Amino acid sequence: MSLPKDFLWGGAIAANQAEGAYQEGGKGRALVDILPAGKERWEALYNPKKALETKYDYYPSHRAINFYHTYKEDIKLFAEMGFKVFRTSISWPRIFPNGDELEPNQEGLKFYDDLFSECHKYGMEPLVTINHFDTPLYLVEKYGGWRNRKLIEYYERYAKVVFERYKDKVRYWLTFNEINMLLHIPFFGGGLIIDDDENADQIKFQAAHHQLVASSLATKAAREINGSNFKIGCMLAAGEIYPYSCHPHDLLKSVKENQKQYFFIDVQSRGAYPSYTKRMFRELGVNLQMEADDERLLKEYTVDFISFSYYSSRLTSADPAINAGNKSGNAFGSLRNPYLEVSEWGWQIDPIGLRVTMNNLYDRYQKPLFIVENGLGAVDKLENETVEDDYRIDYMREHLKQMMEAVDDGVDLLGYTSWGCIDLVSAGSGEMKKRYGFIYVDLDNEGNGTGKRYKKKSFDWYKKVIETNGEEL
Ligand code: P53
Repeated sequence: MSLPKDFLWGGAIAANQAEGAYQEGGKGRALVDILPAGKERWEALYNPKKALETKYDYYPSHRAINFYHTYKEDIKLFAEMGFKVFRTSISWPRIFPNGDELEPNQEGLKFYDDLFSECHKYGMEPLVTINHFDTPLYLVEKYGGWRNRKLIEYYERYAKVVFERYKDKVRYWLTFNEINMLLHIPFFGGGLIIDDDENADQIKFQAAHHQLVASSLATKAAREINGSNFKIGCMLAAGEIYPYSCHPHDLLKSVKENQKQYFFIDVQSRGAYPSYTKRMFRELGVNLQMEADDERLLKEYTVDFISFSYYSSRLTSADPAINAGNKSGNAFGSLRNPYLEVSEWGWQIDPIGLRVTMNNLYDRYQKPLFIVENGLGAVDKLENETVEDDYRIDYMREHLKQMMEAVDDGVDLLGYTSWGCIDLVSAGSGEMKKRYGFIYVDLDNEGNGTGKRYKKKSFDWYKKVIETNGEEL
């Protein structure tokens, strides 16, 4: 069992969790820039109205790990590990500070030009997310975020600008990060603020429709600008939803819940609203507003590959009493699976679930897959200028084994980029304490520290993995 020779090994970050410099180079504010860190973060994610009024002025996305200024030395370290690919995102408000301007911000464009050149210096392919949880704040305040159809136009303009500008430097693009996050954290995914008296499903699926059309329009622009030299991907927060028991009711529930996640990818990959949406929308009271050309665009401009994040499988029961209890720790409201261990943040650990998810995704779409996020968020202790993070190595080893099993099952896989290859600010908690990296960054939750980089034990381990193309785990 071996991986293809040109397998794309690497790591992933996102602009808003790493760059900092949040008002430098003409950058406007993104929706994440007003969110607090720590306990208040979760509350703010679900009650963004208060965050919009307060405009928390915390350190996380404002200074982050200062990647805006340190990218050269950081990329050098990635190159030392042998990265073939580096996933990052373009900050939308660096290019269009408010989002609805006609002309882009040249300083922002230059930054990514330099960044992508730096990657190529080491033969590293950039893999670029166009929108990763950082819609310009102005578009949220003035237009209500993605509930407004206007955003399609602004996103399309932004996508065209970056395609034109980086067509010789970037081949792999993702239109929206974890597009299904719109259902779970609608503020993150779509800048949505939903009133109590509104039908939340109506707002979320309408916003989803706008993003799906935007994704198709971006794909159309990509084809026009650079033909098949561009590879356009969708991106799902994946993780199979298991049935709580072998009771048929539970299995049916898991089928339905999985459809609700796959929904986005069904449209982006197959090019049409799947048959099950008719009933799903009826039951949720969703009535989508579409324009005449929408269905044609969705049909004509589908993605080339399917990328996804995988942290865990999920679990659901048809029994409301069971389903209400004992939840595991992240945005998906999964039940605790008694067979699985959990991370310090309560995220369940299920390497076999990765193999299951890959098999199902590939069966469903039969397009190449790309694992663009996977990893363990943990508390690390810096001792003698390093971190003995055997727990991270164990986590990754088990996932990589299952990944290779899935490839042996016949799944076509383009590459693997571990999440947070360098420590960065956590999306869910806004803190530094939850670390994913092979490289330790000396900063704490308040932003105190030298910012200095240290190689963890996993650094050399991953280097070996890449060197041997996964033979030595
Ligand atoms: P953090 C929740 C559940 C699954 C994926 O998350 C998620 C989230 C959001 O918290 O987001 C993705 O930092 C996302 C990254 C994020 C990463 O997972 O909360 O694409 O931006 O950092 C890990 O531990």
